[in-house]
Parts: sequence; structure tokens; C-alpha cells
Amino acid sequence: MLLNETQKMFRQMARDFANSKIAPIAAEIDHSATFPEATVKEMGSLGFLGLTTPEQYGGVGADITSYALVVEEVSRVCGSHGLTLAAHNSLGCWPIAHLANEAQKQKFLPPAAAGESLLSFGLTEAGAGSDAGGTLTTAVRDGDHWVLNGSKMWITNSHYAGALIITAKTDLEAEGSQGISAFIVPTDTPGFTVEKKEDKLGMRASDTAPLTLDNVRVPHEYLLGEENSGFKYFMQTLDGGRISIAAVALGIAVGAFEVARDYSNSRFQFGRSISKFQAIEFMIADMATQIEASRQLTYEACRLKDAGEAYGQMAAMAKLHTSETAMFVTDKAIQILGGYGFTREYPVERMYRDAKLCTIGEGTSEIQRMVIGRTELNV
Ligand code: COS
Repeated sequence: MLLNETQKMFRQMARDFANSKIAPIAAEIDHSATFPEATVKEMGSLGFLGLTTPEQYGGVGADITSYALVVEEVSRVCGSHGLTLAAHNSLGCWPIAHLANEAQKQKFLPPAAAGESLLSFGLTEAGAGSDAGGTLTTAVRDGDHWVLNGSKMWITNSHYAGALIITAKTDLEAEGSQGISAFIVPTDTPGFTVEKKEDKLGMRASDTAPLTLDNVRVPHEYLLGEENSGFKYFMQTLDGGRISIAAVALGIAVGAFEVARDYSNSRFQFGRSISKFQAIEFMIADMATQIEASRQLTYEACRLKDAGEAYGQMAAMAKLHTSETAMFVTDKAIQILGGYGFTREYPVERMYRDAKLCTIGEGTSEIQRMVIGRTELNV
């Protein structure tokens, strides 16, 4: 893929930061499931928390390709950092930058871009996962305010968020995906509680928690976009989010590949490096090929988005292929490292656990196939 000078600069900046600041702590924060507050703040200083936010709101105003390159490089050494960065930029900042009114942008984007606090997205509920229209959280108008009640699950960055975009049913008579609206809810609003952090298989340092909304009163000015248009807003948001998850998965796959490739050259058995055995050589070839196909899909989705073209299907293809590739590559990486790969001495077991999230979050692989299939079949 051909990159321009700016894109190369972002990639190099992210690579240097990831190698020097994130790689040394990645194993420990995974083991202790600790959210890396200090390095996330540093990512704010580098502009990574306002990458696609326009400059007039304190952001960097980079294109989506540059953003994906940064997410890829960070995820190459630590999936949890990559996911934190991705969720903040694409699920938190993007909808505000593109769907909010001027006053909302002025209020919520600058602190987020500066890394003072993160932005987050509260869509999923116990009964509204793949069926995102199954939202049971309600918002009832009370004069100049809306009163929100309900609960959300698996919400990324919520303990560190200054505000979240919360979806709620505003037309209680409407069915399915109709009658849902989106609200910007500051996390210090009375009645809003972020519950205990989840103890997860992978992405253990990323912050994931359930939310409870108990008579949370938000002013009407915090309604995002038009009333009852929330479903379309979060579908649009997820289209972009899927590019982010593809970039996270691509980074994880590249990270695991590099470890396995280098190991296969340095590990000697039967008097030669194991890379001289065709069994290993073919594994390396398949891993490299799948990574390259993933890269093409991911950056093609970025290119389409940057060009203002329809990109939802390409984003779904990129997310599907790249997250499945990350599973394939991390599995093979462990196989190449053998017993060492099965221990914490090498990072590939962490990468394998982290990769799994990418086949689930922001729409499972099955949902991506639905999005792709519907577009192809025009239904
Ligand atoms: N962009 C803009 N609008 C969209 C859209 C998109 N990508 N996808 C659908 N819409 C619109 C449709 O055009 C339709 O509009 P009208 O009501 O005006 O006709 C409306 O949204 C409903 O669309 P649809 O009937 O296709 O919705 P479904 O309930 O069938 O859902 C899927 C479709 C399954 C694709 C959707 O529910 C989905 O993506 N689910 C996964 C959610 C997910 O990823 N959850 C994890 C969140 S982790 S943050």
C-alpha cells in the first residue's frame, strides 16, 4: 500500500511510541488487568486521542488511513492499548464530531482530544447485542430534560470517560430499531453508575464495565442529532468502528507474525533452524498472505471513507477477514513457538487471547457476514 508522507510520519510516531513505552508494560498490565492510565495520557499528548477530530476542536484532523495506521502500530505490541484508542476515537469522538451540533462539539471534543478524559459509547444491553435494536433503556421527556433509565453492558473505557453516548428508546410505542435516540451523558450526572470492571479472557488491560442509569436527567441540549434517529447514528458509528477493530486485529496479527518469524529463524532442532522445514515455511507463508489480504481490505475501507464513498460493506469485510486472520495467525504463532508459545514468556499467548475479542466486538463475524450478504443480495 502506498502511503503519503504524513501517513508515514504517523505510522513512525506510533511505532516508536509503541516500542518504547507500551511494549515494556504490555505483559504486566495484561497479567494484572490494569488500565494503563499513564500511557493513555501520553497518547493524548501525542495527539492520538484526537486523531480524526477536526483541528478547530483541539484534534489533529488526520485522515482515517493515518488513524488506522496508529491503531495498527499500537495494537502490534498491545491489543488493550489499541482497543482503548480505537473505541475512544471511533465510538466516542467520531459521532460527536460528525453528528453533534456546534455547542456539543465545543463542549465535549476539546477535553477528549487533549486526553483529559475519554469518550465512550453505550449501546449494548443484556438483550440488545447483535440485535442492536432491542434496546430497553428508556428516555422520557420531562420539560427541558430527558430522564434515562436502564442498563448497558460491555462498555469500553467507561471508568475513564468524561461522557458517553447512550442509546435509549424515546418512542416507547415504536417497534424494533425505530424510536431510539442517542444522548451525550456526562459521567458525573447523578444516577449514572459505572459498575465493576469485567474480568476478561483477553484485552485484559482495557476497561470494560456495565452501566446503570437510574433516573439520569440530561438536558435536552444533550440529545445527539434528531430524536428517534439513534439507530441509524449508531449503525453509521459502527461502520467506522469496524475499520478500527480491523486495524486492531491487523496489528495483533502482525505482532504475532513477527515473533513467530523471528523465532523460527533462531530455534534450532535436528541441526537446523526450524524455518528450514517446509512445515514451518508454509505456515509462515500462509500467515503472511492472510495478513497482506487483511491489510488490503482494511486500508481499502479507509481509502473509501477518506474519499467520502460508501464504505460500510468494505469495513465489514475488513473486520471479518482481519479478525479471523488474527485468530489464525496467533494460533499458528503459538504452534511455531511450541511449549514456549504456551507460556507467558512470549507474547503470543496474550495476542491469541486479545485477538478473540476482534471476532466479537462491534459486531460478531456472523453479523459482518449479514452486513456483507445483505449488501450483495440487495435486501
Ligand atoms: N448506516 C445507516 N443506516 C443504516 C445502516 C448503516 N450502516 N444500517 C442500517 N441502517 C438503517 C436502515 O436503512 C433502516 O432504516 P429505515 O428504518 O429508514 O428503513 C434502519 O437502519 C434499520 O435497518 P435494518 O432493518 O437493516 O436493521 P436490523 O435491525 O435488521 O439490523 C444489523 C441490522 C443486524 C446489521 C444490525 O442490527 C447490526 O449491525 N447489529 C450488530 C450490532 C453490533 O455490532 N453490536 C455490537 C456493538 S459493540 S459497540
